[in-house]
Amino acid sequence: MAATDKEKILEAFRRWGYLQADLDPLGHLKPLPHPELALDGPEAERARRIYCGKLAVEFAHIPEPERRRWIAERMEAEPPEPDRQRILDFLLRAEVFEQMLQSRYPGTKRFSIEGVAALLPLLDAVLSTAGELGAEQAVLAMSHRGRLNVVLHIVGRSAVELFAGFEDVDPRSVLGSGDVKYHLGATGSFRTAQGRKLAIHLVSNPSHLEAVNPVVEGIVRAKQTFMGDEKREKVLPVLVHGDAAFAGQGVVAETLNLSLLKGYTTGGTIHLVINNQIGFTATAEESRSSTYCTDVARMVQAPILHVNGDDPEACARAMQIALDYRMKFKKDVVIDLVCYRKYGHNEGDDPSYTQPVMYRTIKGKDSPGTLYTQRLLREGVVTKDAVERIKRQIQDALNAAHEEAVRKGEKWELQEVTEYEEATIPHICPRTAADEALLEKVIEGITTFPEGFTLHPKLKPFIERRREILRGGPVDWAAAETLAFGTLVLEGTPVRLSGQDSGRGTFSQRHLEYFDYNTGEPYTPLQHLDPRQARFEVYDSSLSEYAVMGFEYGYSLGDPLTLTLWEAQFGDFANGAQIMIDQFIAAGEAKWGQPSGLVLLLPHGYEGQGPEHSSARIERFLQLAAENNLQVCNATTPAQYFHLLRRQMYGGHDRRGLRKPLVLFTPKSLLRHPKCVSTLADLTRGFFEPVLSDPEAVQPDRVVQVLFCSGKIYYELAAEREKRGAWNTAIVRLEQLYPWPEQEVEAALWRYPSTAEIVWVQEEPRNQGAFLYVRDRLEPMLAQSRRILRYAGRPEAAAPSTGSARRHAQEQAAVLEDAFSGGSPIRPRRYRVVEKRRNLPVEGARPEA
Ligand SMILES: Cc1ncc(C[n+]2csc(CCOP(=O)(O)OP(=O)(O)O)c2C)c(N)n1
Repeated sequence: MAATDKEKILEAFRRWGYLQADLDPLGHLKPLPHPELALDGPEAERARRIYCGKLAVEFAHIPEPERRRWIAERMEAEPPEPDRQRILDFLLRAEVFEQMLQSRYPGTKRFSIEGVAALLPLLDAVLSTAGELGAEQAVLAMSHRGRLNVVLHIVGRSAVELFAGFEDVDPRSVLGSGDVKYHLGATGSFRTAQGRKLAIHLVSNPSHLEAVNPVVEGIVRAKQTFMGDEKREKVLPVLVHGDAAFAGQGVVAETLNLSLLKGYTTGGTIHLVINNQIGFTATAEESRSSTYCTDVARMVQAPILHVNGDDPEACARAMQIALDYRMKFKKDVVIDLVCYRKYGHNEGDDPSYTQPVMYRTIKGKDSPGTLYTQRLLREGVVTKDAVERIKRQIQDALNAAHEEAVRKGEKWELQEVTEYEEATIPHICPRTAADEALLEKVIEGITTFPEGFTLHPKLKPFIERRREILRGGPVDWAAAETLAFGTLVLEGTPVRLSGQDSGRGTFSQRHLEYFDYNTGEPYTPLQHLDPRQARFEVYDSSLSEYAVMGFEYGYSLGDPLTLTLWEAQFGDFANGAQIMIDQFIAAGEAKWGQPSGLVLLLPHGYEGQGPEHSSARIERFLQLAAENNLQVCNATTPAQYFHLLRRQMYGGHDRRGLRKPLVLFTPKSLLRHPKCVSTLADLTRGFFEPVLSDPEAVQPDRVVQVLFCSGKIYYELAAEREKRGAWNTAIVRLEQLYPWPEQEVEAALWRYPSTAEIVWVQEEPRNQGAFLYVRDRLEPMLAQSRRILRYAGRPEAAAPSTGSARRHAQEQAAVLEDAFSGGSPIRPRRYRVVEKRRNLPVEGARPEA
């Protein structure tokens, strides 16, 4: 046969062989016919053995010939000799542990590994190979299935600790509110086949499948950056997925899309899909439109290795190829581990209601451990006695651990803790004022460009205004922000900001990156302030909220000493990442003891731009706020913003030193409001003030009305007061909503007569914004003086705002009118369009809500 014919046959199998591979331990998946594979003869048989066995690879979609050639060479080479003893040991450990849990804790959920015991040899293969290639750490994520086994045998936590979880005497569950044992994270170390130690971090995750993926990527990126791991070989991300979740959850695609982006890459992730061919009760046909559960990974041209979970040697080989590929090409790679689930979704579930046929097959099957033992007995690699001895040793060690856990449990009791004082975040942090010389250095740096750099002509006045600051000119919002970043990096604190269009800023206000007008070359002045400065990074992110916010949250965990900020294009869009906010940012510390100092920048404010560009949903964050889990702020001056950003690094933590996320509503129109400015002197002294009492112009003892508000409406109220000459009205701004600044609010109330009317004014509808939250806290403070809180703002509404700019203006005027002269709308106002003079409804126009 001519060489070209041989090559043609091989090429057909390289391209399509996976369609006919022997992948399903249950034997239900049938080979898919393909005309190009209808070949026979010795060459075809050889190619079939390579590409249609228990290990198959899908890689023809990779465009680069070099990558395809590399994979083909690996597949076509003789497989390396597997470490059979080690594989057997892992399988037996996995199964004995599960059987023990089953007998000691029947009916308790454990999401058993049985049916997919090959997971352990697979993880061993990736970690051992990674260790050999110089990796020092792996950051792992997985859902519930097999997790306890992984914690014990891969993360290296003690069996005593795991049994303590089952006895519900794990001390960790007593701190904070805790979480169920199969969601908790763990850190430990893994001993590789060569005896090296690899640090392992199994990241805590919520029930929300796949949500942890971008968090892992962020943690890894932070660690790589911190360790100076430029080749991205020291810290390895490993994501373990479920088949239904991998195909169904959009965050999988969002995270894959980050994998090659400059600001987000981690040098390739190992994706291991536990394809047990079922999702709770749903079949593959019900779960996905694609043939394979892994098809989504083709979007980044990742190779996909499909492997039969009953063949642990093929599994280990698949993983070695995958890891080598990741290390060589620094790109994502996927392993589709085809297996089955021995029990129902959890051990108490009867799967035969919905999958009677599948579960009859499963019932009659020997486990992967049993099958492999039989194979090694047949091949004479082990003896029956030796296997029994290993099993007994595993069993004895587990029994001893179990007894110890029970003994320990008897010593624990729950005592109610009434004081949680140490979790309180101090409001005031005097360290945020910056040195004048440092500020000058930043201004110098951000207004100076390299030789030959041509600035965009429209930006010249912008730079000029910044230079003016040195001569007493105003500091606007974006300048204050740049100065906060600049001073932080000069003081040694790295800064990382990411979000859609964050470099320029959605509102063209920021310009942290400049592009040469002639060449398009970028220049980021904050990276060139001083040779010894800390790192400054700003990235325009992919158009994702869920994954990118998750990534930055992960970054804040991986490197707590970097000021990490995620910015929404408009605050509303943050709800695309609601899972990140609810499950991680708000509750991560309470559930998992996992502190984060992430800053969320959420543009907010009613400016007539419509329902989707007005509200960052202040009410949602306030509803999530409890037990000092967050800081929720709505600053109104550039100086306040400056101090707040710096406070996040110098004081944004509780008395134990644990950082707290900062949710910051940021302005839009105030970015260019002539009154929303500060001076350089405001940055060299003072600190962030949670409550801003009225400027001195108002004589406190003559005040008859105090308007409490938060955010941009302050400027409108101040202008309205001036217009009306209502100088007996004071306006107090709540710059920090949570933690509630009780003392500062109290002090503000004391400034004015106890007969003054107290009003809460907001531009958000009554059921939104801060009103209900503030009322809960302010009214008890007013009770002493027998006052109630009056509300002035928009009435309740289903959508955050109107879509009509005209109606917006009308409503905004009504809010101001209500504030000063006593209205208090509760019901939604309804409008209809009428002919101007005759008051006749316009035909076809429907009443608007
Ligand atoms: C986002 C989300 N939706 C729904 C659920 C409820 N749920 C828990 S497990 C499961 C099935 C998951 O199937 P698969 O990804 O195949 O993993 P398996 O449980 O089979 O290992 C579902 C729907 C969940 N945990 N997360």
